[in-house]
Amino acid sequence: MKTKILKLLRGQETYISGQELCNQLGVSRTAVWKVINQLKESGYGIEAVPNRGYHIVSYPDILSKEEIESQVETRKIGKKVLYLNKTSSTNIEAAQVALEEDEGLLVVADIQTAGKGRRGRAWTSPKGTGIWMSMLLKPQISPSSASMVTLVTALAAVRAMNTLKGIKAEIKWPNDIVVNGKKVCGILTEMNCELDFIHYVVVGIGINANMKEFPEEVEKVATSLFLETGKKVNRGQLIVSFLKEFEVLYETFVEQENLSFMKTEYENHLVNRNKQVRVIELKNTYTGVARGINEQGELRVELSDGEVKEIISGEVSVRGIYGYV
Ligand code: BT5
Repeated sequence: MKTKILKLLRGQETYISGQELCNQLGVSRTAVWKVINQLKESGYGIEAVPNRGYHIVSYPDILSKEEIESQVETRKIGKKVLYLNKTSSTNIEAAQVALEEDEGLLVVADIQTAGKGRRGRAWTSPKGTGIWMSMLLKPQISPSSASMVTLVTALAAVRAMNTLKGIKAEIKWPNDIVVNGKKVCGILTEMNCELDFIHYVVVGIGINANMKEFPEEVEKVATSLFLETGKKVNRGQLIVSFLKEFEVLYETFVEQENLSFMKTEYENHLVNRNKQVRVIELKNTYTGVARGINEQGELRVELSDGEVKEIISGEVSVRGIYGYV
C-alpha cells in the first residue's frame, strides 16, 4: 500500500484528496493517513491541506522497496525489489534466492559489509551514500555469451549517469565506469550454469553516488558523482533510470546474442580507445593499442607488428587511468 500511495502522489502535479486515495485503493481514510505519516517520518515532504488533500513536494535520498517500486518503468527488471538495510553482498543475497525467484529481481542494500570485486577483491560499500545492487537474470543464451552482459550493463550505467548534469562517464573495458580518470562504478557478473545451460546470472553494480571521501586504500582510484559535480544524486531516481536503459539493451542482447546493435555506442564511450593499454593475462603481459570491441564484446588490441588480438577477459590497464605510466 505504501508503494501505491507513493505512486499516486508522484503522479499528481497538485493535491490529491484523501477521499480520492481511499477510493483508488479501497481502504479507509485512517489507513491512508497512517501511511502518509509513515512516509513523512521517512523524510518525504508531504503537504496536507484541509479540503484539498495531499501533495508531495520533496523526495529524500533514501532507498527502500517502495521508493524504487513506485517509480520503476520497466516490464520486468526491477519490478520486484528486495531491499536490505545491511548485507554482506547483494550478489550473495541474489544468488541465495535465485532458484525460487523470477528473472528481474533487484536486490538493493544501503550498506555492504563484504562487498565483492572481481577475483576475490573487495568493494568498498559504505552506508547511505552509494548504490549497491544486484539484478537476477535468467537469459536463454549460451553460457559462453554471458560475459557480454557486463558490457550491456556498463552501457546502461553510462547512459543513466550521463543524464546527470556535469557528468561525462566513460567505460574502461570491460567493467569499470570512470569519470575524469577515476572509478565511479564497478560491475561484477557471476553465473551459475551447466556446460550448455545457464541457471542464472547475477549482475552486481556498485555506483559511488554521494560519498564525500574514500578510505585510503581506494582514494587514489575512486571518485563519486557527488565529488565530480558538487551535487547530491537521488539514488532511487538513478536506479530507476538505469533499469529502464538496461532492460531495453538486455532484451535486444538476449534476442541477438551478440553486441553488434550497441557496438558503435559502446566504442564511443570507451576510455581505452586508441590508447596504449597493458594487457595482463594469466600467464603473460603485453602492451598494444585498444581499437574497440568486436561483436562478442572482446577488446581488440593492436600489437606493434600490426597483429590484432581479441581479448576475452583479463586485466587491462590504460595509461593515465589509475596511474599506469
Ligand atoms: C569491480 O571489481 O569493479 C566490481 C565491483 C562490483 C560491486 C558491486 S556492489 C553490488 C554488488 N555486490 C557485490 O558484492 N559486488 C557488486 P574489480 O574490477 O575487481 O575492482 C575492484 C577494485 O576497485 C578494488 O581492488 C579497489 O582497487 C577498487 N575499489 C574498491 N571499492 C571501490 C569503490 N567503492 N569505488 C571505486 N573503486 C573501488
